[in-house]
Amino acid sequence: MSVDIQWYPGHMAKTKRELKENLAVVDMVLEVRDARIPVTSHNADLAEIVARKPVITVLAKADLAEIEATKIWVKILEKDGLPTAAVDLKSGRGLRELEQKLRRQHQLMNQRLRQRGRQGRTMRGMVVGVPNVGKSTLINRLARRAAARTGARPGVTRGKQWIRVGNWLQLLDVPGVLWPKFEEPLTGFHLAVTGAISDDVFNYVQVSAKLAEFLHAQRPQALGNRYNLENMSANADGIEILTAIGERRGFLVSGGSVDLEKAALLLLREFREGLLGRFTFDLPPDL
Ligand SMILES: Nc1nc2c(ncn2[C@@H]2O[C@H](COP(=O)(O)OP(=O)(O)OP(=O)(O)O)[C@@H](O)[C@H]2O)c(=O)[nH]1
Ligand SMILES: [Mg+2]
Repeated sequence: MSVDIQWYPGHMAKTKRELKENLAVVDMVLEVRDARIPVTSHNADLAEIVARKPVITVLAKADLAEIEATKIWVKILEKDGLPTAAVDLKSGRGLRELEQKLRRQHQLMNQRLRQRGRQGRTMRGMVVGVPNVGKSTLINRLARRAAARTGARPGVTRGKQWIRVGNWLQLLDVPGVLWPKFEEPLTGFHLAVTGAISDDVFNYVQVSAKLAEFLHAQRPQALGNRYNLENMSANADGIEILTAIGERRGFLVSGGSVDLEKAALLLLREFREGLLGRFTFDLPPDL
Protein backbone atom coordinates (compact mmCIF):
# COMPACT_ATOMS: atom_id res chain seq x y z
CA MET A 1 0.00 0.00 0.00
CA SER A 2 1.51 3.36 -0.95
CA VAL A 3 0.77 6.50 1.00
CA ASP A 4 -0.57 9.54 -0.84
CA ILE A 5 0.85 12.80 0.37
CA GLN A 6 0.14 16.22 -1.05
CA TRP A 7 3.45 17.92 -1.46
CA TYR A 8 4.32 21.41 -2.61
CA PRO A 9 7.55 21.84 -4.61
CA GLY A 10 7.20 25.65 -4.60
CA HIS A 11 7.45 25.72 -0.83
CA MET A 12 10.48 23.46 -1.04
CA ALA A 13 12.36 25.85 -3.32
CA LYS A 14 11.65 28.78 -0.99
CA THR A 15 12.88 26.87 2.06
CA LYS A 16 16.05 25.88 0.26
CA ARG A 17 16.71 29.52 -0.64
CA GLU A 18 16.17 30.62 2.97
CA LEU A 19 18.52 27.92 4.25
CA LYS A 20 21.23 29.10 1.90
CA GLU A 21 20.76 32.67 3.13
CA ASN A 22 21.05 31.61 6.78
CA LEU A 23 24.04 29.50 5.99
CA ALA A 24 25.98 32.56 4.97
CA VAL A 25 26.03 33.76 8.60
CA VAL A 26 26.82 30.49 10.41
CA ASP A 27 30.02 28.58 11.13
CA MET A 28 28.55 25.10 11.26
CA VAL A 29 25.37 23.07 10.89
CA LEU A 30 23.70 20.69 13.34
CA GLU A 31 21.66 18.27 11.28
CA VAL A 32 18.98 16.65 13.42
CA ARG A 33 17.68 13.35 12.07
CA ASP A 34 15.10 11.03 13.59
CA ALA A 35 16.87 8.00 15.07
CA ARG A 36 14.03 5.81 13.79
CA ILE A 37 14.62 6.94 10.21
CA PRO A 38 18.21 8.17 9.95
CA VAL A 39 18.19 7.75 6.17
CA THR A 40 14.68 8.95 5.33
CA SER A 41 14.95 12.02 7.56
CA HIS A 42 18.26 13.04 6.00
CA ASN A 43 18.24 15.70 3.38
CA ALA A 44 20.32 14.41 0.50
CA ASP A 45 20.74 17.95 -0.86
CA LEU A 46 22.16 19.18 2.43
CA ALA A 47 25.77 18.32 1.61
CA GLU A 48 25.53 20.47 -1.51
CA ILE A 49 23.76 23.29 0.31
CA VAL A 50 26.09 23.47 3.30
CA ALA A 51 29.07 23.49 0.96
CA ARG A 52 32.18 23.51 3.11
CA LYS A 53 30.62 24.14 6.54
CA PRO A 54 31.20 21.45 9.13
CA VAL A 55 28.17 19.31 9.99
CA ILE A 56 27.48 17.52 13.26
CA THR A 57 24.72 14.91 13.04
CA VAL A 58 22.23 14.36 15.86
CA LEU A 59 20.00 11.29 15.96
CA ALA A 60 17.12 12.55 18.10
CA LYS A 61 14.28 10.54 19.65
CA ALA A 62 16.76 7.75 20.36
CA ASP A 63 14.42 6.65 23.16
CA LEU A 64 11.93 5.60 20.46
CA ALA A 65 14.43 3.75 18.25
CA GLU A 66 15.98 0.31 18.63
CA ILE A 67 19.12 0.63 20.74
CA GLU A 68 21.30 -1.73 18.71
CA ALA A 69 20.29 -0.20 15.37
CA THR A 70 21.06 3.31 16.65
CA LYS A 71 24.51 2.24 17.83
CA ILE A 72 25.29 0.85 14.39
CA TRP A 73 23.97 3.98 12.65
CA VAL A 74 26.20 6.18 14.79
CA LYS A 75 29.20 4.04 13.81
CA ILE A 76 28.30 4.14 10.11
CA LEU A 77 27.83 7.90 10.08
CA GLU A 78 31.05 8.51 12.00
CA LYS A 79 32.88 6.27 9.55
CA ASP A 80 31.51 8.48 6.78
CA GLY A 81 33.26 11.39 8.47
CA LEU A 82 30.19 12.86 10.22
CA PRO A 83 30.59 13.42 13.96
CA THR A 84 27.34 11.93 15.27
CA ALA A 85 25.56 11.76 18.61
CA ALA A 86 22.35 9.90 19.42
CA VAL A 87 20.23 11.76 21.97
CA ASP A 88 17.11 11.15 23.99
CA LEU A 89 15.85 14.65 24.62
CA LYS A 90 13.26 13.44 27.11
CA SER A 91 15.87 12.19 29.61
CA GLY A 92 18.87 14.10 28.28
CA ARG A 93 20.81 10.94 27.50
CA GLY A 94 23.56 11.54 24.94
CA LEU A 95 23.60 15.32 25.37
CA ARG A 96 26.98 15.36 27.06
CA GLU A 97 28.61 13.56 24.09
CA LEU A 98 26.97 16.01 21.73
CA GLU A 99 28.18 18.98 23.75
CA GLN A 100 31.72 17.58 23.65
CA LYS A 101 31.55 17.34 19.87
CA LEU A 102 30.28 20.90 19.65
CA ARG A 103 33.05 22.16 21.92
CA ARG A 104 35.64 20.35 19.83
CA GLN A 105 34.23 22.02 16.72
CA HIS A 106 34.43 25.39 18.48
CA GLN A 107 38.09 24.79 19.34
CA LEU A 108 38.86 23.84 15.73
CA MET A 109 37.16 26.98 14.49
CA ASN A 110 39.11 29.20 16.86
CA GLN A 111 42.39 27.47 16.02
CA ARG A 112 41.79 28.23 12.37
CA LEU A 113 40.90 31.85 13.11
CA ARG A 114 44.08 32.31 15.15
CA GLN A 115 46.20 30.73 12.45
CA ARG A 116 44.95 33.50 10.20
CA GLY A 117 45.85 36.12 12.82
CA ARG A 118 42.29 36.62 14.03
CA GLN A 119 40.69 36.32 17.46
CA GLY A 120 38.64 33.41 18.71
CA ARG A 121 34.91 34.05 19.02
CA THR A 122 31.47 32.55 19.69
CA MET A 123 30.55 29.76 17.26
CA ARG A 124 27.32 30.18 15.36
CA GLY A 125 25.42 27.05 14.39
CA MET A 126 22.23 26.45 12.47
CA VAL A 127 19.96 23.57 13.51
CA VAL A 128 18.28 21.92 10.52
CA GLY A 129 16.05 18.88 10.10
CA VAL A 130 12.61 17.64 9.14
CA PRO A 131 9.61 19.08 11.04
CA ASN A 132 8.89 17.83 14.57
CA VAL A 133 12.20 15.97 14.88
CA GLY A 134 13.21 17.84 18.06
CA LYS A 135 15.31 20.80 16.84
CA SER A 136 13.86 23.37 19.24
CA THR A 137 13.83 20.89 22.14
CA LEU A 138 17.51 20.17 21.46
CA ILE A 139 18.38 23.87 21.56
CA ASN A 140 16.46 24.33 24.82
CA ARG A 141 18.26 21.35 26.32
CA LEU A 142 21.67 22.69 25.32
CA ALA A 143 20.80 26.19 26.54
CA ARG A 144 19.23 24.78 29.73
CA ARG A 145 16.16 26.99 29.42
CA ALA A 146 12.91 27.08 27.43
CA ALA A 147 14.02 29.68 24.91
CA ALA A 148 12.43 28.16 21.80
CA ARG A 149 8.81 27.11 21.37
CA THR A 150 8.28 23.34 21.04
CA GLY A 151 5.25 21.15 20.45
CA ALA A 152 4.13 17.65 19.54
CA ARG A 153 3.20 18.47 15.94
CA PRO A 154 5.12 19.58 12.85
CA GLY A 155 5.40 23.28 12.02
CA VAL A 156 5.72 24.71 15.55
CA THR A 157 8.73 26.91 14.76
CA ARG A 158 7.57 29.54 12.26
CA GLY A 159 10.43 31.98 11.94
CA LYS A 160 14.12 31.94 12.73
CA GLN A 161 15.43 32.72 16.22
CA TRP A 162 18.96 32.97 17.60
CA ILE A 163 19.46 31.36 21.01
CA ARG A 164 22.54 31.78 23.12
CA VAL A 165 23.73 28.49 24.59
CA GLY A 166 26.75 30.00 26.32
CA ASN A 167 29.48 32.50 25.58
CA TRP A 168 31.00 29.92 23.22
CA LEU A 169 27.90 28.97 21.21
CA GLN A 170 24.82 30.51 19.64
CA LEU A 171 22.29 28.40 17.75
CA LEU A 172 19.82 29.39 15.07
CA ASP A 173 16.44 27.67 15.34
CA VAL A 174 14.62 27.49 12.00
CA PRO A 175 11.38 25.86 10.82
CA GLY A 176 11.59 22.20 9.88
CA VAL A 177 12.12 21.39 6.23
CA LEU A 178 10.87 18.46 4.24
CA TRP A 179 12.48 17.64 0.98
CA PRO A 180 13.40 14.04 1.09
CA LYS A 181 13.14 12.02 -2.06
CA PHE A 182 9.51 11.11 -2.26
CA GLU A 183 10.14 8.66 -5.10
CA GLU A 184 11.18 6.05 -2.51
CA PRO A 185 7.92 4.19 -1.87
CA LEU A 186 8.30 4.11 1.92
CA THR A 187 9.43 7.72 2.41
CA GLY A 188 5.93 9.14 2.83
CA PHE A 189 4.96 6.39 5.25
CA HIS A 190 8.09 6.83 7.37
CA LEU A 191 7.73 10.60 7.60
CA ALA A 192 4.02 10.40 8.34
CA VAL A 193 4.25 7.70 10.96
CA THR A 194 7.09 9.40 12.84
CA GLY A 195 5.18 12.69 12.87
CA ALA A 196 7.24 14.81 10.46
CA ILE A 197 4.23 15.45 8.21
CA SER A 198 1.08 16.89 9.67
CA ASP A 199 -1.86 14.48 9.88
CA ASP A 200 -4.05 16.68 7.70
CA VAL A 201 -1.91 16.41 4.55
CA PHE A 202 -2.01 12.65 4.34
CA ASN A 203 -4.62 9.98 4.62
CA TYR A 204 -4.01 9.03 8.22
CA VAL A 205 -6.32 6.02 8.12
CA GLN A 206 -4.18 4.65 5.28
CA VAL A 207 -0.94 5.36 7.16
CA SER A 208 -2.23 3.97 10.43
CA ALA A 209 -3.51 0.83 8.67
CA LYS A 210 -0.07 0.32 7.16
CA LEU A 211 1.48 0.80 10.59
CA ALA A 212 -0.96 -1.73 12.05
CA GLU A 213 0.03 -4.25 9.38
CA PHE A 214 3.70 -3.59 10.00
CA LEU A 215 3.34 -4.04 13.77
CA HIS A 216 1.16 -7.09 13.36
CA ALA A 217 3.83 -8.73 11.19
CA GLN A 218 6.87 -7.68 13.20
CA ARG A 219 5.69 -7.14 16.79
CA PRO A 220 2.41 -9.00 17.10
CA GLN A 221 2.80 -9.27 20.86
CA ALA A 222 3.29 -5.55 21.50
CA LEU A 223 0.21 -4.77 19.42
CA GLY A 224 -1.83 -7.67 20.79
CA ASN A 225 -1.08 -6.89 24.41
CA ARG A 226 -1.83 -3.21 24.15
CA TYR A 227 -5.18 -3.61 22.39
CA ASN A 228 -6.22 -7.12 23.53
CA LEU A 229 -6.09 -8.48 20.01
CA GLU A 230 -5.97 -12.17 20.82
CA ASN A 231 -7.11 -14.48 18.01
CA MET A 232 -6.21 -11.97 15.29
CA SER A 233 -5.51 -13.97 12.14
CA ALA A 234 -1.86 -13.83 11.04
CA ASN A 235 -2.77 -12.42 7.65
CA ALA A 236 -5.27 -9.80 8.86
CA ASP A 237 -4.91 -6.56 6.91
CA GLY A 238 -4.48 -3.09 8.38
CA ILE A 239 -8.12 -2.08 8.20
CA GLU A 240 -9.18 -5.30 9.93
CA ILE A 241 -6.68 -4.62 12.71
CA LEU A 242 -7.82 -1.00 13.12
CA THR A 243 -11.42 -2.23 13.20
CA ALA A 244 -10.55 -4.67 15.98
CA ILE A 245 -8.78 -1.92 17.93
CA GLY A 246 -11.83 0.33 17.53
CA GLU A 247 -14.14 -2.47 18.69
CA ARG A 248 -12.05 -3.18 21.80
CA ARG A 249 -12.01 0.51 22.68
CA GLY A 250 -15.71 0.97 21.96
CA PHE A 251 -15.10 3.57 19.22
CA LEU A 252 -18.44 3.46 17.43
CA VAL A 253 -20.27 5.81 15.11
CA SER A 254 -24.06 6.11 14.98
CA GLY A 255 -25.43 2.93 13.47
CA GLY A 256 -22.98 0.87 15.46
CA SER A 257 -20.08 0.51 13.05
CA VAL A 258 -16.52 1.16 14.17
CA ASP A 259 -15.11 4.68 14.06
CA LEU A 260 -12.03 3.84 11.97
CA GLU A 261 -10.69 7.39 12.02
CA LYS A 262 -10.65 7.45 15.79
CA ALA A 263 -8.91 4.06 15.97
CA ALA A 264 -6.37 5.19 13.35
CA LEU A 265 -5.51 8.35 15.30
CA LEU A 266 -5.21 6.40 18.55
CA LEU A 267 -2.72 3.94 17.08
CA LEU A 268 -0.64 6.73 15.50
CA ARG A 269 -0.57 8.76 18.71
CA GLU A 270 0.32 5.85 20.94
CA PHE A 271 2.96 4.62 18.54
CA ARG A 272 4.58 8.08 18.40
CA GLU A 273 4.56 8.23 22.20
CA GLY A 274 6.50 4.98 22.31
CA LEU A 275 3.68 2.99 23.91
CA LEU A 276 4.14 0.16 21.41
CA GLY A 277 7.87 -0.14 21.97
CA ARG A 278 10.98 0.99 20.15
CA PHE A 279 11.10 0.79 16.36
CA THR A 280 13.72 1.60 13.78
CA PHE A 281 12.29 1.74 10.27
CA ASP A 282 15.56 2.41 8.44
CA LEU A 283 17.57 -0.61 9.46
CA PRO A 284 21.35 -0.37 9.14
CA PRO A 285 22.78 -2.65 6.43
CA ASP A 286 24.44 -5.06 8.83
CA LEU A 287 21.58 -5.69 11.23
N1 LIG B 1 10.34 10.85 22.83
C1 LIG B 1 11.02 11.93 22.44
N2 LIG B 1 10.35 13.05 22.08
C2 LIG B 1 11.06 14.11 21.70
C3 LIG B 1 12.48 14.10 21.63
N3 LIG B 1 12.88 15.31 21.18
C4 LIG B 1 11.78 16.04 20.99
N4 LIG B 1 10.68 15.34 21.29
C5 LIG B 1 9.28 15.78 21.19
O1 LIG B 1 9.02 16.00 19.82
C6 LIG B 1 8.11 17.07 19.65
C7 LIG B 1 8.68 18.07 18.67
O2 LIG B 1 9.75 18.78 19.26
P1 LIG B 1 10.23 20.18 18.71
O3 LIG B 1 11.51 20.50 19.39
O4 LIG B 1 9.14 21.18 18.75
O5 LIG B 1 10.53 19.79 17.19
P2 LIG B 1 11.07 20.74 16.01
O6 LIG B 1 12.04 19.91 15.22
O7 LIG B 1 11.57 22.02 16.55
O8 LIG B 1 9.75 20.93 15.17
P3 LIG B 1 9.35 22.13 14.12
O9 LIG B 1 9.67 23.42 14.76
O10 LIG B 1 7.90 21.92 13.94
O11 LIG B 1 10.11 21.85 12.88
C8 LIG B 1 7.87 17.63 21.05
O12 LIG B 1 6.66 17.07 21.52
C9 LIG B 1 9.05 17.12 21.84
O13 LIG B 1 8.75 16.96 23.21
C10 LIG B 1 13.16 12.90 22.02
O14 LIG B 1 14.39 12.77 21.99
N5 LIG B 1 12.38 11.86 22.42
MG1 LIG C 1 10.99 23.91 16.22
